[in-house]
Amino acid sequence: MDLTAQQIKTYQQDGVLKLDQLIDDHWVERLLAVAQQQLDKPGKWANDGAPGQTRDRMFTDRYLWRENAVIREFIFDSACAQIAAQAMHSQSARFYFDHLLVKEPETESATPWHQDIPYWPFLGKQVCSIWVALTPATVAGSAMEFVRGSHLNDTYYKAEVFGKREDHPNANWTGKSQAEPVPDIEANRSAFDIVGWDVKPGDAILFSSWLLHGAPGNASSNQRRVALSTRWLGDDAIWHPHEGADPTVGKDDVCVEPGLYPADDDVFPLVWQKSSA
Ligand SMILES: O=C(O)CCC(=O)C(=O)O
Repeated sequence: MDLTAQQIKTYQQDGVLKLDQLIDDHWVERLLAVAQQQLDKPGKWANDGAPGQTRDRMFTDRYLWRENAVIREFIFDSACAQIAAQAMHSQSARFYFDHLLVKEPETESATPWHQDIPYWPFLGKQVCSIWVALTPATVAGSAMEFVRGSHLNDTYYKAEVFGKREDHPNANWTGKSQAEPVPDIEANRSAFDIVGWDVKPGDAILFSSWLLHGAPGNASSNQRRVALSTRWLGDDAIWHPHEGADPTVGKDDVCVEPGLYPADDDVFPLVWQKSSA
């Protein structure tokens, strides 16, 4: 699948692009089964707001690809890598990590407005995510929202602990950061160009790691909200380990020096490369 020139332009200008039905039902079913497995038996990197509950539970798990064959197959066989590279104007796409996001019915916890890049051990403009909806979600309900064009502001916002959790991996670092705090978008929504879409299972939203984004909790009384984000590195990505960055992959796990392109095929596999033919 190739993106059109207009789709690439939209991503470049807005920092976000919706792709209807990027993945088919077969993948949706297999990924939903993975979500259920992780809810039943959370992985090493899970963040579980209410273990065992079926209401008011925000659950995330990540970095499953090394052990989970379904996630691995999705990373290597779906169109995500190619699409990410095309949108970013990159000749290649390396994989960083997978992130499963579940909000059970009546989940109060919102995903606060944030930018992804400060949480990750990378710099570079060609770093993005593809968030795939595995269940339906509406903007009025639990779908994501984005501040259109905010990736172009050249601001590296302060990473803040979600929900003020003291055991969060960023908890020690955020206090020290001198970076500008994320503005209070929620309190002043009309001052920002906010966009979002209702999504069906299989729809995807591709967005820059520099773009401000967030999502409410899940007010539905009966619909679980499940999504899978995959994170992609383009040609200008630079390995930038720093205190408080996501610890799934750290300095000791890679054979790359800080400041260099992350050409570590084992840790950040090269999933797509433009053919020279
Ligand atoms: O699904 C959500 O609520 C948030 C997802 C998100 O922030 C991300 O994928 O970077």
